[in-house]
This record gives sequence, C-alpha cells and structure tokens, in this order.
Amino acid sequence: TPRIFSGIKPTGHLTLGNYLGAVRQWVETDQHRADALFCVVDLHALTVDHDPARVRRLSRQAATLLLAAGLRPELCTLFVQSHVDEHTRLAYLMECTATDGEMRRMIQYKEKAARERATGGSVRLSLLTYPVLMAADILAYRADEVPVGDDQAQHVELTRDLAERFNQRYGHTFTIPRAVLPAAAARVMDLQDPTAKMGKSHAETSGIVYLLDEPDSVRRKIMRAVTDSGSKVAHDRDEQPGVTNLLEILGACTSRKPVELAEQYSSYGALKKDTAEAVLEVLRPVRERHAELCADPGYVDGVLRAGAQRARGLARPTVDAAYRAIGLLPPA
Ligand code: AQP
Repeated sequence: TPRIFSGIKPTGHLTLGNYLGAVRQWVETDQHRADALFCVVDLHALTVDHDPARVRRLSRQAATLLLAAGLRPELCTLFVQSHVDEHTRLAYLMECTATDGEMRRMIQYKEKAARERATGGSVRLSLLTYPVLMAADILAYRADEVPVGDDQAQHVELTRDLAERFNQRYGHTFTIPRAVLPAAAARVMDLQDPTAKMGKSHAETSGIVYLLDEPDSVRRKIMRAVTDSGSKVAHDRDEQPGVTNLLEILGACTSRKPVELAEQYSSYGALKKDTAEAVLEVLRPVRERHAELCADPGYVDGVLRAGAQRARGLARPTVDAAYRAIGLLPPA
C-alpha cells in the first residue's frame, strides 16, 4: 500500500472548499486505500501574523472536524504537526539542502510577501522557508503520494528536487513523493469573487461557506452569490465564473456532472436554491457529528495522542538516518 501524507493549516475555520477539494477524498478514498497520515499543520499557521489563542483553538477544531467528516483513527493517522519534533528537526537539514534562490522563486511566497508588504506589514522569515518545512513534513514519512490542490503543486515539486539532491549527495534516504491532484471539484471559488479560491484565511467572509455555518447563513451566502451578467446558465469558467462555480459545487454535492446540470436550469434563482439545499445536505451530518465530538473532548485528545505517537515512530528512523547521512555525529 502506498503511504500518503496531507495537511491542513489552522489559519481559519474549515470551508466548503477544504471539504470538497480535499477532506472528502481523504475520507472516502485515501484512508481506505493507503497508509494515510493527515496532519493539522499548525507550524505553518505561524508564517503570517497570527493570534496564539486562535491558532490553538482552530487546531483543535480542525482535528475535531476531520473526525466529524469521517476520518477513522483505526484506518488512518491523524495528528498535530507540532506534537512530532521530527518535522522541525528535518526542516533544518532541508534548509541545508535547498538554496535561497529556490525559495524566492516560489509563487506562493512571492504573492504572500507582496501582499504583506503592500499593507505595510513585515514578512516573517518562516514565510520564505515554509516550503522547506513542508518538504520535511512529507519526506519524514517517506510518503509516496501527497494529495494537494494545484496551488501546492509547486511545493511538492520542490520537495522532489530536495529529496533527489539529498539522496544523490548523501546516499539513498528519502522516497521521492508525487503530488496527486483531486479529480472532481478541484477548486471551489469564493462566492463573492468567483475568480479567487474560497480560502479559509480570507478576511472578507461573505463569499465563504464554513463547515460550521448555521444553515440560514449557508442559504444566505449562496443565494447572494455573485452571478454573471446575462441570464443563461452555462458551464463556462471564463465567461460565467459565478454560475460555473455554483454548478461545480452542486455537481460535487450531488455526484452529477456540472455540464449536464447546466442544461437543467433556466434561472439563477433555482440553481442557487438547489445548490444551497445540496450543500446543507452534505454539511448536516458533519455538523451533527462535530457537536457530538465537542461533548467528548477526551476522545479527540486520545486520537491526537495516539496519532502523534504513531507518526513519531514512523518519522524517527528516517530523520535519524538523514542526520547520520548528512554527516552529524550520532549521540553515544
Ligand atoms: N477553495 C478550495 N477548493 C478546493 N480545495 C481547497 N483547499 C483549500 N481551499 C480549497 C484544499 O484544502 C486542503 C487544505 O488547505 P490549506 O489549509 O492548505 O489551505 P486553505 O484552506 O486555502 O487555507 P489558507 O490559509 O486560506 O491558504 P492560503 O493562505 O494558502 O490561501 C488543501 O489540499 C487545499 O488544496
């Protein structure tokens, strides 16, 4: 069985985009077909301005929601990144493998750093080195596959380069991983700005459906979604991004093809109404299970403790081997 690693950043409340683009696939497919590790990557949430109490709260909430969505501790390993020291131990060796030019070429760094600077903020060094820590996350487990959205594909590519370079110079240590992009519903767009991804850290929330939104709020956000000029319901990302996003969401929630759905609607209103109900149908069991799990915090703690223990056991030998290979004296 392949080993897979995937993560989610506790930078905000989980969104419908996280669910349809990633989590649902982890639950329905990945945990059954692979030795799957799912990680709340809290260290990555510290690369931009953050509130300590909020990151802590969101980390626990993300883990709880992943269980509510259907991850089963007997099938997969769920843990919090900062509970396993191996990630930061290996990240340093990756810093000694990567070059600063490689880091500065990363699109996500360029975009986020530019945004910070434009608003007068400063750029944390960890924003630059983020891909090195991500490489360590993946390589520490000798993961074969990394399910990611297309915005992370460049980082996985870099991870491959670093693993190959390390193996070549210091001897075979790491498995070369590959990115796996989800087939359906790869990208859910913001309801108010359908040319931008629905991202959990975005400040403007009216276009974002959160998994824990009240049903009325979900309905309101979808009914107020930006649609396009004209009134034709067509699946066309360039000309009708708003309508296309709704068709994609409806399709993902009902296992129907968005292109076929387009033919069934003649008004935006009906499309929105059906999309809202389909989304609520998908979210209801997750919300219910989340409420149950919140009433049993000891259970979630136990899952995370066992997850970290298993993760540590897997990562330790690989990271120790990397320390030896690169030339560090093992402790006596
Ligand atoms: N809108 C989306 N559509 C489809 N998939 C998505 N994912 C995120 N947004 C969408 C996928 O969810 C997984 C975890 O995402 P993440 O925590 O790395 O990123 P985020 O939710 O997009 O959070 P941020 O903080 O708002 O991210 P940035 O700042 O990077 O834009 C991933 O598999 C992701 O592809």
